[in-house]
Amino acid sequence: MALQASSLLSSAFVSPKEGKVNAGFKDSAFLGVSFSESVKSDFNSTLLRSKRVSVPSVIIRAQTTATDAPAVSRAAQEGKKTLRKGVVVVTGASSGLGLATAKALAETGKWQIIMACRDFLKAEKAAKSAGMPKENYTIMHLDLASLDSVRQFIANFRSSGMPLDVLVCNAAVYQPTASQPSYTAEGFEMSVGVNHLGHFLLARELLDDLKKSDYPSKRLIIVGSITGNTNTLAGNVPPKANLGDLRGLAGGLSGMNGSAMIDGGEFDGAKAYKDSKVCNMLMMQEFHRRFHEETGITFASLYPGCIATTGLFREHIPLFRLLFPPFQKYITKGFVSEDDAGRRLAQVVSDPSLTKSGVYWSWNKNSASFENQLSQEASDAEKAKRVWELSEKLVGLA
Ligand code: NDP
Ligand code: PMR
Repeated sequence: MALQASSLLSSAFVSPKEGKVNAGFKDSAFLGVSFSESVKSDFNSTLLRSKRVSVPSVIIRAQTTATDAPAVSRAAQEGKKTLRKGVVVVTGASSGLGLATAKALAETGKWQIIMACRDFLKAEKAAKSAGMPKENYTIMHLDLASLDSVRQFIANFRSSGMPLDVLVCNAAVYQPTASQPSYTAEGFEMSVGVNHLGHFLLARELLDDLKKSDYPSKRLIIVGSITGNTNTLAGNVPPKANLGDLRGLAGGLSGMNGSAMIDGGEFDGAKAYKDSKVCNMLMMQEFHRRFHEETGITFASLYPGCIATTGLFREHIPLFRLLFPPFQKYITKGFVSEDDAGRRLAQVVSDPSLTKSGVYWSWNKNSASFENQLSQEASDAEKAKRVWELSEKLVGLA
C-alpha cells in the first residue's frame, strides 16, 4: 500500500512540465498600505500627532520563563505588567501557513499583525473569512519578486510609525512543473528570488527596526523545511537540495551568463525551491552569528510539518494535489493541518519558552516542540557566510 502510493506520487511528480513566465506580479497596482477601517482612523489620528505610533496596550503576563535572549526588558522581568500589543510582520499572510499564523496571533488580542502580501484584495478577503478581528491586523503591499517593492514596503511600514517587534519571513513560491525558469523584476530565478533574496533584503533592512523596538522578546523567524535537509527521508526525494560551489548565485541566477540555479546546473523548479529553503535556514544561522549577542534578537527557523493542503502546491499537477494529502496523512504521518501549523509558528513568534536563538524548531508526534538537527549543508557556516556575501551584492547591500 505504502509502496503503491509512493510510486503513484512519484509518477505524479515526474509529469510533463509546463512553462511559466513571470508568475508573481499579481495586483502590483495595489501599492501602499491598507488599514482595516477601525485601525485606520486610530492610526491616522495618532500619526497626525506624532511619527511614532503607540500600539494599544493589553495586560499580559510578562515572560518569566528562563530565556537565552539577553535583551529582556526590565518590565518583563518584574512579573505582571501592562505591555503594549506586539507588532509582527508576516509575509505571505494571504493563505496557508501565513494566514493561519496571523489568525492564531490575532485571536490572542496581544498582537497587531501586519499582513505583508502581494495580493491586497486576497489578503483582505482571507483575513475576513478567517474571522480575524479588524482591529488586530493591517494589510500592507509587498511583492517579494521586486526589490523596489521590498524597499517600498519598508518605507510604508516606517511611515506608519509602528514599532517592529517580530518579523516572520514566510512567503514562498514552488514551481515543480516549470520547464523554464521565470524571473523576478531584477532578473533572479523566481523561487530563490522570492523565497530567499527578497526576504534577505527585507530582513537585513528591518533589522534596524527590530533593534529599536523596546519589546521584551524581539524575533526574526525564517520559515525553513524538511525537504531542504538531506539528513531526512523527505530531503532525499529527488531532486535533492544542493547549493554546490554557489557559482550560479555568484553569476546572478539570471540564466544569461550562466545558470538560473544556485549550483550552476540545469534549471529544475523543485530543486530551486529546496535550494531556497537551504538559503533560508543558512541565513537564519548567519543572522544569529552576526547579530544575536549584540542585539538580543532571537533568530529562528522551523519546519512546521507537512501542510499538504496549502496553495504551495497550486502549480503541481492535479494527480499530485489529489494524492499528496492522504499520502502525508496515512503513510508518512507527517501531515499537519493549516490551523495546527499556524499555532506552531505562532508559538515561535510569541511563546516565552521558545526564545533560544539560532534554533531550527520542529514538532514531534505529540505536537511538542524540539530543537531539530539541520543537514550538513544547511548548517555549513562557511557556506552561510558566502551565501550572505553574494546575496548582499545581488540585492544592492554591498
Ligand atoms: P501558500 O502558497 O499557501 O502561501 C504562500 C504565501 O506566499 C502566499 O500568501 C503567497 O501569496 C505568498 N507569496 C508568494 N509569492 C509572493 C511574492 N512574490 N510576494 C509576496 N508574497 C508572495 O504556501 P504555504 O503556506 O504552504 O507556505 C508558507 C511557508 O511554509 C513557505 O515558506 C513554505 O516554504 C513553508 N513550508 C510549507 C510546507 C507545506 O507543507 N506546505 C512545509 C514546510 C515549509 P498569494 O496568496 O498572493 O499567492
Ligand atoms: Mg515528501 C517522512 C517522510 C516524508 C515527509 C515528512 C515529507 C514531507 N515527505 C516524505 C516522504 C516522501 N515524500 C516520499 C517517501 C516520497 C516519494 C514518494 C515523497 C515525495 C514527495 C514529493 C513528490 N514529497 C514532496 C513532494 C513534493 O513535491 C513536495 C516538495 O518537495 O515540495 C518542495 C513534498 C513534500 N514532502 C514533505 C513536505 C513537507 C513536502 C512539501 C515541501 C516543502 O514545503 O518543503
